[in-house]
Amino acid sequence: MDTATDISVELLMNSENPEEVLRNMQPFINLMMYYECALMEIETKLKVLNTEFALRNNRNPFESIKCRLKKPISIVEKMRKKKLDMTIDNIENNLTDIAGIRVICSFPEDIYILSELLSKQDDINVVCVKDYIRNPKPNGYRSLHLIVEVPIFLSDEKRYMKVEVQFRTIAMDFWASLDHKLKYKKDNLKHPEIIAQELKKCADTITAMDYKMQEIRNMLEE
Ligand code: 0O2
Repeated sequence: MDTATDISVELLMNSENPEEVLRNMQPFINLMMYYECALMEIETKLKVLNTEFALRNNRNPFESIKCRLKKPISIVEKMRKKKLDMTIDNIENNLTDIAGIRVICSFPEDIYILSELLSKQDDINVVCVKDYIRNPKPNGYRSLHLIVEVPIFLSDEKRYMKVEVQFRTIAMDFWASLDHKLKYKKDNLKHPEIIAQELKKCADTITAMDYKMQEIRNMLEE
């Protein structure tokens, strides 16, 4: 994971006035540390649910979990896109995806079980839910996105931090990673629209497969 500390080291090494750089960077470094702690909290909550679920039901609801902190350059780009001043308050109040967790499940059903269990924990505030599984994007993108607030307990304060949790199946994740490449390579492609059409077809096939596999799993468990 990229931490704010990594950036400051690079900046310090290239600066003629490292003390000043450090002073200016400190609030941002603190903010990133808070997000890092929030990621740890949510990751632990999900791992606890996974462990308990595995013991009770003899299977894991998720296959893997990936945490990431948004890179400082991406934060700057997003703030510019939103035409906002680069203040700590503005970053915290306007960006909801600085701390991101991707939870990869085998079956769509497990996505809803896990997200429900996480959402109903009494220290979690669900800020927003975007269900691109029940309502896929026109390009075929499917995932369940939750923005949640989780408290982090520091030495002298308790702070609620926002974390974006994306739930997907393995197949949805496979699809999204190829689609992500399309987003970045679009301008250099001869026929991006043909690739987009093909990807949409794949999304439909993958959806059918996800539900068929789930049906088989349920039959096996009967
Ligand atoms: P990255 O590089 O993955 O972080 P917001 O973030 O709220 O300002 P938006 O678009 O309303 O913007 O949020 P939304 O729809 O919840 O999407 C947020 C993230 O979901 C994206 O982050 C992607 O990670 C993922 N996502 C959304 N739509 C698509 C899609 O069509 N294809 C793929 N592959 N991923 C998607 P970022 O910041 O755009 O990108």
